[in-house]
Amino acid sequence: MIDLEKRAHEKYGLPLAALDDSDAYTMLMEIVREKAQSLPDTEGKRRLYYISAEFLIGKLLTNNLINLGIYNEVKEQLYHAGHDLNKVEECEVEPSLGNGGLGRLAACFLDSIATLGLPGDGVGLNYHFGLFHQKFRDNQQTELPDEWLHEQGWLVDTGKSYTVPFGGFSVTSKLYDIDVLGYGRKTKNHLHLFDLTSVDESLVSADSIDFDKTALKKNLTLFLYPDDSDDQGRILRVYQEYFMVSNAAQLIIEEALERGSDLHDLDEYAVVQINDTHPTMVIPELIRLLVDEHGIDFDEAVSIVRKMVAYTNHTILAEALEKWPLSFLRTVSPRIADIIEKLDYAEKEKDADPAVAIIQNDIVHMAHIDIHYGFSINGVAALHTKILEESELKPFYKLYPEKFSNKTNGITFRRWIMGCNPALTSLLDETLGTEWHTTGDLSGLMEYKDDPEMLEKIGDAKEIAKRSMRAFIKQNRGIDIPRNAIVDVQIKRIHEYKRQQMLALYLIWKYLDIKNGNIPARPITVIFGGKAAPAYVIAQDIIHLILTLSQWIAADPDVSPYLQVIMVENYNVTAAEKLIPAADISEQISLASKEASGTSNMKLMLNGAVTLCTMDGANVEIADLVGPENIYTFGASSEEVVRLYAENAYRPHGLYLRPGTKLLVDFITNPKFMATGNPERLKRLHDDMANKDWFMALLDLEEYIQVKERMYVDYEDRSSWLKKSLVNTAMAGKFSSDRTIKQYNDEIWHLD
Ligand code: 26Q
Repeated sequence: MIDLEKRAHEKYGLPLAALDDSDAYTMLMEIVREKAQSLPDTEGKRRLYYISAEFLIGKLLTNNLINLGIYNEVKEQLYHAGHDLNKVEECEVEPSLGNGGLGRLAACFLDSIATLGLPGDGVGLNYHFGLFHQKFRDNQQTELPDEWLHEQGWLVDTGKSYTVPFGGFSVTSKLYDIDVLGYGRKTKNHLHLFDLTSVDESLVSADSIDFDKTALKKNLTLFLYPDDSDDQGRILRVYQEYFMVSNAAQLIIEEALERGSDLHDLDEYAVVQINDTHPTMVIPELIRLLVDEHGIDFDEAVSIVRKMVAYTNHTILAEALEKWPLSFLRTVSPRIADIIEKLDYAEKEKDADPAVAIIQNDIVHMAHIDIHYGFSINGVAALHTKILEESELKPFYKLYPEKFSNKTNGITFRRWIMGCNPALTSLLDETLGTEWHTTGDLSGLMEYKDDPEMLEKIGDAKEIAKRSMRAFIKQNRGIDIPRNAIVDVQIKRIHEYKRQQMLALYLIWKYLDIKNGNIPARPITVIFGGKAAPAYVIAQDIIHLILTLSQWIAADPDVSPYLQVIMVENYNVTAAEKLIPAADISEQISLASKEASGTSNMKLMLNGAVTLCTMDGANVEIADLVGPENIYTFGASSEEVVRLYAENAYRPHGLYLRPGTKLLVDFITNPKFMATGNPERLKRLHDDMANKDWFMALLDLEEYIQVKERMYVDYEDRSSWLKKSLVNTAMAGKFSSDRTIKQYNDEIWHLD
């Protein structure tokens, strides 16, 4: 069907074999774009709009080829002409439109929505320089603009444009789309990305993410999460959010009118999923448009919107729950501030409990708008939803028990195994057929859990993945990984609650243990990947500790043959696709109750890594599925942690003073070690761990070390380890985002 040879002649006047990778990439991208353009839109009366500040979509060539069903064909034709599709795809620059789990979840959801044939689009912003590009200098993170936008990208100029009215001025938007293809589907959806006609990239220089935060007409779509350590930065975020949702609301209304709505029935034509609170202002904005632009009575507008919006909560961390001074909102849009005050007033009339008020002391609690004025609120894993209902949002749960539900997160199997792990995918296809591509059901593999031949094949697939991971690490960090190393990974945003610092303390323990002559059975390679928010000092300190440790251990010939610490630079979706298939151990070590769900836990499990975890987020569900012999758990329970916080009863200093622990923590400030790093950072981190340790790393440390050691020993029993690996893959079906999206649709969206 596809004739790449012919196409190469038409486009370049050359045989396919004569193209370089970059030309081959451009040609393939054009083919995919044309095919996508020719597909009709998924239709249906009611359409979903998934509004999100982030869409961490990753490279799209392989994913789109898979979803179009032409991956193998293209790969073979390239191969016969001497090209390697993987090399060709390396020419693609990964879009920088997200930061972490919430953004990647949105991307997985778009894939599943399209695959299920549901009419639903993403709506977000087209950040020109993304989050930031992470570079390491002097063992510290530096942040550079991530220049991902190129002539030959996936963006399609729609020609659509809206006016967004801010207090005192207005701006004009410009809508780009990225086509979203479903696996084996003949229709397409969209990722709508709004940009600003007046955006000015010259506000940003190549070597820094600083820019003039006051030049609003020029800067709104420059960066995702611009620095918010001052009021200027914070108010800029509110401008961005309003820009995003005003465009979204105008698009929603325009499309509903086109499909025949008279707007009194808008809720029959559109449903909005609010991904965390960043898009919350879509509620007052829809009300504003219905009332001011379309002549609908205020109360009626409120009741229409109430039936249209659903909210997903992704965190219980107080600092991540958005609260904005009403004065900020008034500066950004006086009308929106007025509407929020009206909504707040109406709620206060109904319920006098100050805990559920939208405005408290002139501060607007964004999540409270969503809960009062949306019809649905969901958590992202069973434990998380339970904590929302029973503690964090308890007064709301009492008011509206019927609005609450759980939707355990999921991941798209098209990217997180079929795309990234060809060896394991082929093995599963040979063994089970290909139904699992869409059903997610891998449980048939359980039949083979005692079959030595199958276990060896699972081991072989891991070896293949490790080879490609080693090449990636060599390219990314210039480091060679021993062929027989056990690969232990922690890949996620750097945050104290995720406790990368606890793994760092383990590494110090292991370093000292090897120094004492206890040589491990095989080399251990621990790989970290993740970015820290630029203004998050302790997270930056943790990166510094990891990089300094990495260098320290590598420089010690007594230890370096047995222990290796690597931190990937600029961890992103592309890096994840290399690391995840190769991992033996999945580190999911957040303080229980703090990780809403996690999704790298699911990706790693699917690819046969064995989980080392606390009973937090979706780890609880993984443990349930695989059983105790196929997972390693440790640490305080979420109930215990919640109690310690409630009673203010955690005392880290006493734990620090235990000789075994003190030795490890004090290693960080040992003068020789400090001399190789930045003493200010190391001292600050040391003191924080010894005195504050807000996320209780010292509480779980001893048990963590024990369990981790047991895990390394168990790895040496090859067949029993491979069996664990097999069981993890076999039981991962629950975590297909197709399952998650079916639940959203059946229980919240009700699309046709
Ligand atoms: C907060 C205040 C002001 C501005 C921005 C923010 C902000 C920015 C980003 C708050 C939260 C985020 C990102 C949150 C996130 O990625 N959460 C993760 O969501 C995943 C998908 O549900 C879960 O699996 C993870 O457990 C959760 O941490």
